[in-house]
Amino acid sequence: MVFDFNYVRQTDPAVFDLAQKEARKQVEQIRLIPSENYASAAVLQALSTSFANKYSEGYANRRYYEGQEFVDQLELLAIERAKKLFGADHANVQPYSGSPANLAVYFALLKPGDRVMGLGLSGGGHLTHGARINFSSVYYESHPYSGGEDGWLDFERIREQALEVRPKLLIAGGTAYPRLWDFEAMGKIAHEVGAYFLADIAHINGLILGGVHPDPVPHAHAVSSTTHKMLRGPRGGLILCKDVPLHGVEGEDAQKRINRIPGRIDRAIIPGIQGGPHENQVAALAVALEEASRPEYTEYARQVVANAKALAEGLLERGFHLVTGGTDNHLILMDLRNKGIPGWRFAKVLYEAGIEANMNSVPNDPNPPLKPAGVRIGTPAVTTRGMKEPEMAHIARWFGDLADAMDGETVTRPDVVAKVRGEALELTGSGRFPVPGIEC
Ligand code: DSN
Repeated sequence: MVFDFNYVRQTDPAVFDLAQKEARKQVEQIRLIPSENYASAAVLQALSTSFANKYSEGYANRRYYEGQEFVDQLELLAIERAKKLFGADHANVQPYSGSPANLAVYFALLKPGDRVMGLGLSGGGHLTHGARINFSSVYYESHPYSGGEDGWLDFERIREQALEVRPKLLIAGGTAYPRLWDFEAMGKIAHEVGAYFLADIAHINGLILGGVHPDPVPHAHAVSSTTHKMLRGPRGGLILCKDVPLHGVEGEDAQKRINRIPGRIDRAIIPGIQGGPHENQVAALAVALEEASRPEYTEYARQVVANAKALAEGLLERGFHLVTGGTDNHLILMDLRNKGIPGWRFAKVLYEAGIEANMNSVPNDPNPPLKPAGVRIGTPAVTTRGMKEPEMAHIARWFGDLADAMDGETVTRPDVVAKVRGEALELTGSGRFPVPGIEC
């Protein structure tokens, strides 16, 4: 490991042992879960700075506790970096993660019971975009939209639904949509129906920074994100927004901070829904933003997409059915029904073979969420390790061999699973693909 964690080892061997095992597993496995990545050693080190010891409710120069001179400078640094990198009017770097970031946007812009329209869970949306069992549907009136039979979103159909529903909040973004979002079209729809427009870019923030995905910042009132996926920061959240007044506020009132979106967002985070920010997390985010501003990050984002396309091509050659027929971003959604293999079972067999993916519902999935037909994979983590198209071809071949070694839920050729595991371990153990933050 990059850090020797000698203090943890001496104080708590049990925790040290588990941390070591987790690190070894992260090096040995081929990590294809599209929402996971590896933070750099600098990001991980920033997480263990003394900022972890400090309470700092409030914002710079407006804190409830004394002793904030360094916290204020740190948070302002992270805010400035976020604003500059994404080209936003305002940034809030305090959300504990993506779900609290979305909750804060709802809290800032809506009243309980207001109508919201986001991508449905089975079509690849997130729980906080209006899923039945989430606060976004329990406390708001959710009218989800979906893609077509083939999984593609039809922005004209979304417009027609929005004209009928007249939501107060229109949400773009998701967790399992393998194509590009037309944020300009979504912004126009929101404008036409008088809704606020929220773009959740948790999955694609890095692609936007790398210029390989359209940018929502010019079109959205608010943009929310996690910071630990493609951005390779700490686990955390981020909200960017336009400095404009709330709908319906005019004249002098429109100049008051509390009647403008930044003021509402900040107040929603604290005192609205959170307490003291995790300033060690903010420190690590500042480091990640600095890393993402470098030219090599743009190259990384481009390679993430090139790898996903190469992997999709290899899978199609092996007869896999991919939702929408392929990918334009970092992820691939596989519908295993044509192979007669349940998605949830394939994810387990992949894991036995040294490949981490996750089971996932596919559009119009007839199965319950815990036994879905699909598997979701993506390339952010393997690209961070330096893997390229030739490695994607190996991975696609392993997927094909593993599917051929199964009959329904049953593995008929355990020797094939063992062989793939051996080859995967050889690749990850070759020393050619080190994991930042764990190996140098
Ligand atoms: N858990 C995230 C994902 O895997 O996409 C969404 O929050």
